Amino acid sequence: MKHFLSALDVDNVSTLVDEALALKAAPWSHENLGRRRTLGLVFFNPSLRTRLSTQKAAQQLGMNILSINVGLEGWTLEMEDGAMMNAGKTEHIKEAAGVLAQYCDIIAVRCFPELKDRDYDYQETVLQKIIKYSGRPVISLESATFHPLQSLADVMTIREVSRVKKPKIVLSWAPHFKALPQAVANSFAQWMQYVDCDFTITHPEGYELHPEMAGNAKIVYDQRKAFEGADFIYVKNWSSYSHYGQILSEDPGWKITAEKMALTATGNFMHCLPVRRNFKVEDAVLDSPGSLVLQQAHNRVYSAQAVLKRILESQYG
Ligand code: AN0
Ligand code: CP
Repeated sequence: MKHFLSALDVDNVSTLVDEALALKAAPWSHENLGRRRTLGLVFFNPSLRTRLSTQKAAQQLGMNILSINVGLEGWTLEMEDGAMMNAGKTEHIKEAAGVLAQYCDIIAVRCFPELKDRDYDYQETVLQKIIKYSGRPVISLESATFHPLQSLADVMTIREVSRVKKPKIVLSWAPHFKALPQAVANSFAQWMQYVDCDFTITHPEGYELHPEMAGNAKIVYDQRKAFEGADFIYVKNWSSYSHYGQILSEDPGWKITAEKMALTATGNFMHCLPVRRNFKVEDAVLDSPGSLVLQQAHNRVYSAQAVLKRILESQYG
């Protein structure tokens, strides 16, 4: 594995999950693998879990870590090749990525979409330029279209908790008043294509994901019907893909309530966090024994560690 941008970079999802669970059982088993190697953590956007879990994962492999929030602390970056830089932007991504490569063996990047130009976002313009101009292995810490470290941790969590061989898993849209990326939903749906499960997506009309991400998922517009008999409810808000970046509904009828969770087989509730309590999900759900949100956050350490281990072994072994 050179880069980790989505499930397409993984030859066998199940084996990677095994590896991540093995690291969870023995976090220091490869503590010298990354010795004298440097991981660069580059954030264009805020983070709690991704920043700290990836840092902890790298430490457990013996790596050094450099991190910067370029969105807050860095120079403003020009992305366009051939641009005449006589206005706002201070530095071109060509130099910035080239400089990062001087200091880092692996570069991990968080770059959310702008949600203005769908082609610009879905071509992963920022991530691809960093790959091209750094020449280093690149890990996505949530890009415009995917959040693969989150999805790997989510698949681990499902593996740990599921009591049935082929669980019924439901990805449910929930309301939000701010336009959010499709990345977490896209990514979860994509990874579900590699898991033996019965997978349903429920959302209001107009929130259909990119067809490649949705794959063969069942689309159900009646949320309560979708919840019936489910083993896992995975909740996320996203803005529209077809009416790109727009909020088409804030219908509070889509909020996740204890009454809806009672329709499921298990009460298992998942969310990547951060989550707005009582707007999107009731306290009673987040505080219930079925809430898996902290287990998901815990597993972020080992999803990152498994990916860093794979890249270190294949690129620097
Ligand atoms: C981000 C998103 O929806 O993609 C990050 C989630 C991990 N969430 C917010 O901006 C609230
Ligand atoms: N789930 C997740 O990626 O959280 P952060 O945005 O805090 O990193």
